[in-house]
Amino acid sequence: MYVQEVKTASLGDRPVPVVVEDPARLAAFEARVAADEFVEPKDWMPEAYRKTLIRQISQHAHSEIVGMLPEGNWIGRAPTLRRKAILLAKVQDEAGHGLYLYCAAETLGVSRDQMTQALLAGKAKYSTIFNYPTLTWADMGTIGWLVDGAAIMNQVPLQRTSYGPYARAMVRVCKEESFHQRQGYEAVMVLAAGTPEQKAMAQDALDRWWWPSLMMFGPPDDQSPNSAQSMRWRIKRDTNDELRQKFVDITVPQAEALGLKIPDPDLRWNEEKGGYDFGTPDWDEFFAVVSGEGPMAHERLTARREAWDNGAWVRDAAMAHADKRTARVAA
Ligand code: FAQ
Repeated sequence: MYVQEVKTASLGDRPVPVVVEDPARLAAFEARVAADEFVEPKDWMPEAYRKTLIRQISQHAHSEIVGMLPEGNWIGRAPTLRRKAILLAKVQDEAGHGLYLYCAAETLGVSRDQMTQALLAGKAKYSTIFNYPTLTWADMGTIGWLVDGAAIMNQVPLQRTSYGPYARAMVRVCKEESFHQRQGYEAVMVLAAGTPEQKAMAQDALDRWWWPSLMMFGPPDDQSPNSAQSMRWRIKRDTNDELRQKFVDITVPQAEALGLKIPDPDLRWNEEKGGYDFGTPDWDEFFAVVSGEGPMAHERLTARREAWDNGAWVRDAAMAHADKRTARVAA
């Protein structure tokens, strides 16, 4: 452990260990990051950098896995075989994204079991967006269009995040998310050009998913405790508000092309800034959902706990098989 000194600070009545890093090592690390070099698993890194990455990457991985549930709910009810095959492939992709991300986090010295236990115990977060219900088929297209669209907006810059394994995982994830976004937009396009009932269904889905999609980018910058340090260490390359603005600017013309209306009376083009002004998301709702009060939060965690319990025999069998192989090699 490259910790020079451990002090104890007091936060309320809870003692919190404070790691004081070797100033020379810290300065060398910061210079590397400032020069846009990737940090690799065996390189020295400050403890707070490692912890922040474990927090963000594991939250990201949990989001991909929990994010399979709202769409998985519709695989059996997709309207055509083509739509079913696309949705099935998309949900499988999300599982793959979760696996790359868990592997990237494991290079920081945390095990997959530890991350899973943190999720199941309600200690680790996952994206607020997956705590909302998927009520109609139009929600499938809208999730692809808006949720994958927001995910790409956030993840393209993460291809240049300072931690090498996370950056490399993002390259493939972004390619797949781009397909997800397009299939979603195409599905909404068909509904928006369909019968009045289909168009109304697409509008209703946009009305319900718009604000939660804007919340995916995190709290406003002035209420984001992690942004300043993460920007400095180039874990994040853009702030929450910068990405939210870019997402609005790209998505509004897409809604116009569909003939759908963004549910925001304050939305208007601002010539001077070259972007849209838009209304304020309900941040009270966001913080309530972050703290576990989302409409589907209980169902989501119950599903993950059941999956863990039902998978126990698979884990046991894999371990027994590995033990047998080891014993055979040793003999
Ligand atoms: N939901 O100080 P900040 C996808 C938490 S992938 C829940 O601003 P930070 C693919 C935050 O953790 C979607 N919690 O935090 C897909 C922090 O918690 P703390 C996931 C949130 O980390 C599509 C606290 O609030 N993507 O959708 C959220 O600097 C379709 C304070 O916030 C990623 O994870 C939230 N929305 O910035 C799958 C991308 N926002 O400190 C299936 C990587 C904030 O108490 C179907 N992550 N919090 O532990 C990031 O870029 C960042 O972590 C942010 C938050 C931008 C999400």
